[in-house]
Amino acid sequence: MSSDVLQAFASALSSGAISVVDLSQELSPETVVINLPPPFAQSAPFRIEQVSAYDDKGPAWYWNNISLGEHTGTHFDAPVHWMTGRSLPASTTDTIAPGRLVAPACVIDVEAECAADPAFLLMRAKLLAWEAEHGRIPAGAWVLMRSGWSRRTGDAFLNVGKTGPQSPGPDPDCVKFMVDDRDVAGFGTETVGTDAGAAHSFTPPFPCHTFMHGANKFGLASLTNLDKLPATGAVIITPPLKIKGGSGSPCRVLALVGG
Ligand code: 23J
Ligand code: MN
Repeated sequence: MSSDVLQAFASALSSGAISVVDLSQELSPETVVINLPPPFAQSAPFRIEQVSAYDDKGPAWYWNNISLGEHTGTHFDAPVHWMTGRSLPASTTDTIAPGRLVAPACVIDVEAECAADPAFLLMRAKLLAWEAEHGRIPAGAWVLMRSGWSRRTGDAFLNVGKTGPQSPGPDPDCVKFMVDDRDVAGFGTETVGTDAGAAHSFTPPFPCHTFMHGANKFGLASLTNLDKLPATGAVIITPPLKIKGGSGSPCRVLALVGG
């Protein structure tokens, strides 16, 4: 029985009835990393150095050494990343049950709102309006916020103004709704982190990190190509590297989309 299901899946992949969409950004030394104000420590940027390239250092092979912070570029936030999730079971990158890393996605299109207001806050009312059109957000599904932010490059990505970073994200009540009322898998965003740019000033500060991770739920940051997904029906694959005790990791996020 199960092999029939997988056979049908493999056929759908090879016929193109199911396509694979890459939701990941390129990783390079230019990848913009979150910038925390003093006295907080900074995460390291992506670095890459060549080991050999078919030369004296390795005549038939090419390879590089890399180093980077766990939360660099398109990445996965594990529950243990936040203090509220620090004591939860199976909450580090190496211990999360693999079955939790493949899940359906609900895509909330707020591109127009974010174009009009880069500090746009996703509210519970917007999710309820989305549900009126597309159906209830199922338990265990991701909520992905399609803001269009992935089209921004350079300084416009962090978008730091006089009052600090201005970028969209969920308001605290919306996060409570996703966690308590919909039991989502996690929240994903096109911005540098899952919280809004101004979330340091919210009550509580960083509500998406605080409530999602406190409830053993995940985050995805710096996603792209969300405009290539349907509002419902996509399945996303989000395995972090199996870093022992890791708080998160860069992630090649793939979406399976039906034709
Ligand atoms: C540490 C402190 C605040 C934030 C973050 C990390 C992230 O966005 C992250 O990548 O998890 S807002
Ligand atoms: Mn992160």
